[in-house]
Amino acid sequence: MQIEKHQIDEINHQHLAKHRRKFEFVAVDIAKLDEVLQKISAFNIAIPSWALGTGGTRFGRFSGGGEPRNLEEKIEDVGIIHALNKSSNSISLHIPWDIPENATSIKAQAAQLGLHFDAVNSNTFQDQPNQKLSYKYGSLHHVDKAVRRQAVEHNIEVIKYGVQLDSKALSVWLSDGSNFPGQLNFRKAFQNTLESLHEIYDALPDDWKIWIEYKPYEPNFYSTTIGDWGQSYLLATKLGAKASTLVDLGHHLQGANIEQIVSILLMEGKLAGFHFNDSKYGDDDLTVGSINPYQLFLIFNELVEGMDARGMNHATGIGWMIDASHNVKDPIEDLLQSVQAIKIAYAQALLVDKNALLSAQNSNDVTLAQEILQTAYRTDVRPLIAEACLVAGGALDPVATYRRLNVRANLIKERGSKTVATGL
Ligand code: RM4
Ligand code: MN
Ligand code: MN
Repeated sequence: MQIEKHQIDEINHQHLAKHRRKFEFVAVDIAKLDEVLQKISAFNIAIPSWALGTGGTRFGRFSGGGEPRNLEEKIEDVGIIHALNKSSNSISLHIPWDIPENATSIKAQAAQLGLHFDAVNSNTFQDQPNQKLSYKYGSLHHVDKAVRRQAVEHNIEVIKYGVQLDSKALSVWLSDGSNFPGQLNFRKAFQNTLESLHEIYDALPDDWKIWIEYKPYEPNFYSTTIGDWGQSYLLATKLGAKASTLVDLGHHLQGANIEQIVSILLMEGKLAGFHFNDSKYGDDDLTVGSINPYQLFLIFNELVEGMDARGMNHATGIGWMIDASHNVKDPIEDLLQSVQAIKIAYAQALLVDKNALLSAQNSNDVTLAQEILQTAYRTDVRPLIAEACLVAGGALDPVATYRRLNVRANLIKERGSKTVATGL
């Protein structure tokens, strides 16, 4: 199904007077209002193909109704999200969960919905049917050169799929690691990984990038071969200019200062982009901003400051992506909430009075520095987001509009109540 613009307009119309009141109340105090609105509307966040079905845990999966049954239907769902929020104009594919069999028609379908393809993701953390060698003991770091070779070839194949879709980046996440002390020689595992990544790097087209993701644990519980940003940064530096570090917010040990990590990577030109999500304990799949929106704001504060210092375009300078998957929520609603949370944090960061903050920092006025940050954070920027979305032709309130239009009920009618999406 596809949402028609007039359906959104009609619902917007009913809420317009209230929106105007709220918008004017906040807008009056914002310096450079037009610039802020323009930046918010230019900002897009890619949707992962694997988040459109209901996720599960190792204990079970409770499928939701009307889930997409194939790639075409996943693209259709991203089209629905984008029609509502005007900020999700791309989709990131995980291969082989989503293989674009016919790139030309997939691209045409996406383009018709105003979408394009973001980074492609390889998968050497699962064995596929008919796969010759197993990834049970890892892939790019494997002690056996033949397994490494197979994993390298898979990554090269993923690049080829990406080229057909006009993607410009390969994102690599490895589950390689060890479960028990003594299982692995860390140095050799790192060297093997580097050598394998070099072979993949050499296969990248000129205008492509490789993004290296890190994760401290899971599925391995003793060591992960690319376990933190230092190891990813080291690999990216040794590989060359096309390689950089991908930060997945849920891939940090509790209490890690992610905003500081981000700031340093950005300073070094090695911040590839983000996988946004949230977590309370060890999860990496909760809705963005659902647990710690202040941390998200602090991250965006560093991003805006750091991107401005390097003269980067906020919308295109970094890869923005969601990486989450849910067990209990309607995936489309969850993604709409996540995108909204990201835009809120971004807009708040745009409101930080940078000159005042800089002078507070330079005079060691700690109290004032905190006041400045928290003034921006405590501003209700939702009317700004709504305004930018309205002007772009989207919904004032994407989740409420999705519900008013009974989208899920329509999808269930079309696709059935017990569908099983590919992926997690
Ligand atoms: C991993 C990592 C990767 C994602 C897989 C499904 O934890 O975040 O980015 O592709 O999950
Ligand atoms: Mn991720
Ligand atoms: Mn993850």
